[in-house]
Amino acid sequence: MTTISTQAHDLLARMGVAKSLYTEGTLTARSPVDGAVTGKVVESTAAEMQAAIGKAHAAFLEWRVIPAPKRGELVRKFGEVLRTHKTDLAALVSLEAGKIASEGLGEVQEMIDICDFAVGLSRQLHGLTIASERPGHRMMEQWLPLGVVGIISAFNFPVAVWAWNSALALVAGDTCVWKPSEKTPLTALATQALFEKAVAAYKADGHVAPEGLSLVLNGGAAVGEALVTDTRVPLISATGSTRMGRIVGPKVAARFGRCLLELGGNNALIVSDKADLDLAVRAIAFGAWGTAGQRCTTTRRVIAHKAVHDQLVERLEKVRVQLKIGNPLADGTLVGPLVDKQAFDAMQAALAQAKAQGGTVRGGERALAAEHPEAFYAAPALVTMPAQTEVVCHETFAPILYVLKYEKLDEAIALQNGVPQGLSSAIFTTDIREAEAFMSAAGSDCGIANVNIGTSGAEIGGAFGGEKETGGGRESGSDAWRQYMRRVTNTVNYSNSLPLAQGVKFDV
Ligand code: UN1
Repeated sequence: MTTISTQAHDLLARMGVAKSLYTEGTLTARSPVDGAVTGKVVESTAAEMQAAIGKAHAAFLEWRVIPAPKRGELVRKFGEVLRTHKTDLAALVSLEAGKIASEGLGEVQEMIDICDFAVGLSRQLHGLTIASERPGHRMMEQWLPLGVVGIISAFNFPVAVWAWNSALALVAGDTCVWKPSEKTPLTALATQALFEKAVAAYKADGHVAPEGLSLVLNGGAAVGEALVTDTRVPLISATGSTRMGRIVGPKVAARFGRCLLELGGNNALIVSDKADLDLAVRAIAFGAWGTAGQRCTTTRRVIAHKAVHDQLVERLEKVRVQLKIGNPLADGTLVGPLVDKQAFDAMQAALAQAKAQGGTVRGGERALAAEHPEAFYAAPALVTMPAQTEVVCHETFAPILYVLKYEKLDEAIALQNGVPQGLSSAIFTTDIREAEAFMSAAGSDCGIANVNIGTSGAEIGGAFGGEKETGGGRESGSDAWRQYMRRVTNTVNYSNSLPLAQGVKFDV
């Protein structure tokens, strides 16, 4: 049987990654599937990060004057390369992040989709014309390239979230420097190799592409720090924990840089007494336990109407015990491993706290320990809670679902909003009044508020992100592209006089 490491190396070779990059370094890469070492990845130093920023900045000076639709052509080529290598990259995502096969494929599909979206945008980076109060004057707004974009990504979406940022940044005329999660360096190397294939194909067609359009530097906190503090990087887009955001945000603010933060979620799904329970059960099962609960959009709380609560819990429990846990690439697996021991320990600690705070815990124990002593599989957990206690307000990145009870919709919405995070939310109801109330100004306070759709698995076409401790950033679709550009207001006088605004007189 081929080992995980051999499988990973075959995939890396197919995608064109030089072997020395993952065999001759000091950063140990491991697969959560069996805990085995998959590589020794070359790590960068802070000085190398500074040099990379310099290179990306030099590339920016050239890239910003290339017409946006021509920049779009590079992103189109990248989308093509991703289509060709979709199964390779998806399998590597499964091996390195532990996602089941269809979710690995889904992640690469998100990359392809954002490339298509960005190609269209490359002809739509439009501003406004604005009525001037002065005769013979015209005002307008332009969106111009911003500079080097620093991208910090998390292990759970090791490549798609980078693509959301880089595809938009590249069509916007920016260049990118990427610091991936230390837990997923191999997928980052593969993505870089695929990007370089796209650049080579673009150049082969006669287009100009400066060196250093997009660079990746694996490494630890010092490398991240060098990226975050560098004034040549006007935008830092960081995805990860609220703890990370608390460190990154103030550092970027201190140098008046811009931050796009996509941090923790603690997403709730309200199940009304007027819900279609079949739909709700399916949505909750995927949202809470799919991806082994390791999405920032994972459904962590269900707030169920008292009339359906017990029935819902019973149905969820039936589904829960049937979920197949195991090797994410094996047929039929629905729940893969947790990323590492730390994640498993955090899950156990949260379950112990839930019990201490009056909860009834079903599941949550370690699974497949005999077969994989170095890997951390866990049975999904279903926890009924008497109230929204402290542990429920905390994001534990694991397949734990807390279930709470409500009587009146206002109470459910208050519970839904009563946590520090504000990423995704949903209501299951067939009552239009309830649905509209949930989406209204007095409803969910999250960046995403869905009706009869779960909290996770958002499409790339919408703006993605959330409020409060989630960090306030919006990535991906809608007008998120504007954050990767700088807004310039131009006033043009085509008259023969020079009237001042606000009627001011200054006769000389
Ligand atoms: C994340 O977990 O960081 O909506 C991103 C979703 C995915 C993206 C999740 N499209 O679940």
